[in-house]
Amino acid sequence: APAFGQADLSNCERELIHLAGAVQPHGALLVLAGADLRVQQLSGNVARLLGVAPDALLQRPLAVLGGDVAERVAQLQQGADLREAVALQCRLGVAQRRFDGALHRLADGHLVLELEPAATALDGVELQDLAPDVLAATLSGALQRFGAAPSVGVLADAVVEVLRHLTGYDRVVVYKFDPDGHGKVIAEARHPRLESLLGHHYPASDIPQRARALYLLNRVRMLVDVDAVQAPLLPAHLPATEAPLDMSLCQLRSMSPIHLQYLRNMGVTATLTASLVREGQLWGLIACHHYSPRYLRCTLRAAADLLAEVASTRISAIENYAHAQVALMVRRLEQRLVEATSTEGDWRYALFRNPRTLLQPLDATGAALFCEGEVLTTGEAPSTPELRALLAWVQQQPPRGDEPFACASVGQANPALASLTPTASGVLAVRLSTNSPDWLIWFRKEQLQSITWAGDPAKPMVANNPLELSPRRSFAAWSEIVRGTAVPWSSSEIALARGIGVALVDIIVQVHAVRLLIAE
Ligand code: BLA
Repeated sequence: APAFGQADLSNCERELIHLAGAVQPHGALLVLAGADLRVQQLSGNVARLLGVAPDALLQRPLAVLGGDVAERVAQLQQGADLREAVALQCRLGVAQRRFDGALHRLADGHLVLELEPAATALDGVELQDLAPDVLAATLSGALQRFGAAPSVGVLADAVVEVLRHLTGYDRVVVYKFDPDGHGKVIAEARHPRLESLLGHHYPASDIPQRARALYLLNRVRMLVDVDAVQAPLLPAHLPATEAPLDMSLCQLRSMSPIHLQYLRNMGVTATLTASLVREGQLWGLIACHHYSPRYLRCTLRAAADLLAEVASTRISAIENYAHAQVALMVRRLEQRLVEATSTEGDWRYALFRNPRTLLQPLDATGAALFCEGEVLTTGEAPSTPELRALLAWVQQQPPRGDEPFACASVGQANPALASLTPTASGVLAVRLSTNSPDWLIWFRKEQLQSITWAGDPAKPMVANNPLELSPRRSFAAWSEIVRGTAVPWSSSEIALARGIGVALVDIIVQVHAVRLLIAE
């Protein structure tokens, strides 16, 4: 993998971003070891921020900083395992200057202490702070609003409004990942003079896997100034391990130069990003952008962290509830079909009479039923000859027990079916009989047919030059990647299709049994 800072667009996916070897200059970092908290490694800005030169600190006990910092660290060390960063407040030097800090322990035992001056304003940096009573009122209002949100859409709108109020950034968006890792802006609050990014899509490659894994561990990241000169760690390697410092949990970690260039190209100067996590997976991000340097006090960062956590929990609850509703829907559908069979004699028409019942739970744009030699369709569907060709192809696919057949890019999997792309890039097919070619197939149209464009999608993109990185390029790159594909079927949608299939097979068997009885 390319060393930190050495990646280009061909290999940035594997850049070792946790080995940044430098911090952002608004804070200082110290690596400590041993009973007297001896300084093993530090950031080069300690003289400016802590008032002690690097040489006067390296290999000396933390207590040389004066104040109560060593005492505070020693206390925290006893009380907590520190596998996650813990906040602390302390005073330093003869002047007893106040600092906000964070402390965590690495697997090899080293302690990492990060310190930010609590009182001083930074030169040329906007500083967001709220009075404690305003903060408390904002938080309790937000918790109520999040808890009452009935859908992910309503929740995401509340999240961006509250976070913009809390943090004061020019733009706040909620960015949601699809099963392939591509992202979409689903909610936005912004300064009125900014152009909207709502509805825009970006390819998975904009956020490398390694960064996604890191964002599960480190849930809130702040970039104060994209152009600030970074403070390197001294010495570059830890003496005890002769290895670079693992900065995964460091709040002050310098960000990847590739990502910084991306932000500069967008005109963004400062960011705050919080992870939205569902069942151990990165579900999305809350991303805040500012167009000049911006610093958020650690209490406000903690508040943003808390709100992201609450929003994550609420997302799980909403999505789990939706899944439970879907199971209920299958049961109701089954009931309705049984009734329709006894009153109208044919379940098939009952199934297709109300397209919403069949399409909505699977977020499908069309469906077709092949049964006893007939074809019924609903929603947007390919022509009958196309459907027959599709069925022939689906039947050639190797059977997977009773798992439905799911494909998000039929035209790519079988170029002979390319004409289906606009209406049926995606198919999800369940077999209804083992001895006759009876199938129910759902369709999804190509996702490019229903999106918002940023810039001209047909304009060619210059490849492999970080200076060209931008959301518009990303958006175009995303469109190229997903051309000819539908939004992929999720595992819960596939499970739901299977459930509907099982219910239909039951009904078909019952109908046959009744017919046999009548015939006797
Ligand atoms: C990180 N890229 C990111 C992050 C976002 C984006 C949100 C996370 C930053 C954080 O959590 O602090 C992408 N940001 C966007 C997008 C928008 C936005 C799409 O505002 C749209 C509005 N980036 C690329 C390419 C590469 C790349 C091609 O576009 C290389 C393959 C790399 N992105 C990259 C890296 C990081 C990143 C290395 C990690 C940054 C870090 O945490 O150090």
